[in-house]
Amino acid sequence: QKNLLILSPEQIDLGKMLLETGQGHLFESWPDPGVDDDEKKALLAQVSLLNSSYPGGLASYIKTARELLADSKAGRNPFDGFTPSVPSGEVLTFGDDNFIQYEESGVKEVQNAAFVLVAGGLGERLGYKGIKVALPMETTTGTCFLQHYIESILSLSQASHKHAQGESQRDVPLVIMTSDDTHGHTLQLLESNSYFGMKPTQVKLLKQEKVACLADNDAKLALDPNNQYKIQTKPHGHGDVHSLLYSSGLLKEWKDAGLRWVLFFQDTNGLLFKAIPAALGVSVTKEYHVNSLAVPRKAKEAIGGITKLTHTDGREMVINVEYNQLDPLLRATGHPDGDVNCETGYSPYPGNINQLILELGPYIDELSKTGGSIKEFINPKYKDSTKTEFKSSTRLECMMQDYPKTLPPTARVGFTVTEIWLAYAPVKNNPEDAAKVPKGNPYHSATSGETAIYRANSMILKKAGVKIDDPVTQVFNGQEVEVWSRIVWKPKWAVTFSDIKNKVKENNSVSQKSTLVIKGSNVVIEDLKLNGALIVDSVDEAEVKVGGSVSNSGWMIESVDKDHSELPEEVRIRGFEIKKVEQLEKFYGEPGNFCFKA
Ligand code: UGB
Repeated sequence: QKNLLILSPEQIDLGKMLLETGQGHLFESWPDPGVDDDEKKALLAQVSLLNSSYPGGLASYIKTARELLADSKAGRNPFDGFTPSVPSGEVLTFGDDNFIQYEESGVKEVQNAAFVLVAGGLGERLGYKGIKVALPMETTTGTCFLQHYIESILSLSQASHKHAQGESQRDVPLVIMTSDDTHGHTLQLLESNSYFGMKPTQVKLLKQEKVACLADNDAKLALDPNNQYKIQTKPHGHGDVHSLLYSSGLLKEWKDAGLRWVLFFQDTNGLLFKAIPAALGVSVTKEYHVNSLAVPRKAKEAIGGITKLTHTDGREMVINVEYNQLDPLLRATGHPDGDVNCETGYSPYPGNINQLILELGPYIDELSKTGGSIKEFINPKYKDSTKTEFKSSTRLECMMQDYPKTLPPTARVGFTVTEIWLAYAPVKNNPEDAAKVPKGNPYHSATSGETAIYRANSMILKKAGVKIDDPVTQVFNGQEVEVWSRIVWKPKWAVTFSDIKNKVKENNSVSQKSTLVIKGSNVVIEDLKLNGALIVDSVDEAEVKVGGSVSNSGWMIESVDKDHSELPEEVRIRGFEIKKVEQLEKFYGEPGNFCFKA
């Protein structure tokens, strides 16, 4: 302790706390005062950051870690006393009257919503070097995920404003949770693209800090093997978003401004915004405090399952159970086959896609009690069955979807299931792992992520009456996918099915080899026969009607070798590129009414 005398009072307090919590080993091999003083201070500065960025501070982190490590060593099941059963939720079918009604009530509420994107993950499973939100969502237009998300929020808020006649339009807030791994690149992506049309003040970046690693069952903080003045750290998980939002003061700011909803979403799901209006409509109509969006899930698929858990003491909750826990839980509670598909061909437990809609008032009430801390878990990898030593250091983790775990039984927690093709096509797996996914299960790769966009857009237009050719099956990067016509539109063209129906009139057809890109907001298609590539763009003040027979060589989807080192990584990870041979491009740059008949 004598070494600490050279330090400030705050640093001394932190040192004391560390000694009291059994972390004396951090200082054991410190040389005498005067030697390595700057390094010693750097360690205490790191301790100070670890302490301030964790709700309840480091002492609380160490206490929880000890408890969870003891549970893990004893093999205690976190679901002890709970019986799982299939919960019931709202099931949506795209395009039916119910869906359209929910979309309408959802859109109205968007101007009372704030959006939160969790984008602190590096995407180790994908193995992509850059940040995932910068990846093209589809390569027909090259729009990246972040651009699509921002444009969707802007267009939804515009549509919402139209409903709320007379009220002044609010800038719908967007928060992006970043981490040291993603912060700089995310900021740079926004700044170099003028925030994709949002006001810079509308977007707030909140950076999550990593948490301390633990070296043993006693929760001794792990020192970096190459630097005795540095504690090893690792990500704490997306659950950090709740404490960050709470401590930032934004929740209160939003409440004071009259907002009512907070919508959370993940970094690479290009379909999500097609389901958001209806899902928000469900929250509004059912007055859900928590609504999580789900899709049918194949048994053992690597996404969590929404499950109803009933405890022997009467407690009940509807919560996500991670995929690696669902199967053992079912087996331990009288389902000898574990997680298996039922007669629908899917697991009876809907798949969690981590799109959560929380009602702001009850959310603030809850966080005022918890400070935003979320029930954590630990996953140590032991050296052997004595469970006394770890293979490598471990840490506490938390997930944003575990938020409802601390809620009182009176909380209205629900979920909304919608079709996979409409709502869920994340880009998480690298080509090698995706190619190994059992046949029939989703690949969750860049290949499937992009082809899913074309499928969804084709299916939506088909539902609106457009004759769309059937897809062809092709294999890219070892994955068999359906290739539909490459149809893409900007969110400002349509954010709901009603928008589509208003802009898609009679007698349209699109062949399988075709590409249709609609960029302008007031473009109507009628009597269009497309067999090639057509791109229509216009200023917002132009009303454009497009039709006639358009035929050209078009844009081809061509397979590429994923190991071709000269191709950009964004192309290699999808295994194909768009070869632009011939297209008809129409641009209307002046206000007015225009009619184009090919
Ligand atoms: N993320 C962060 O912002 N910070 C972190 O520390 C970690 C991640 P992954 P995961 O939708 O398929 C989740 O790694 O956690 C962001 C659900 O738990 O892609 O393995 C990250 O940037 C699971 O139930 O997913 O699995 C990304 O945006 C299931 O729903 C997001 O958090 C699964 O997602 C998710 O991170 C799924």
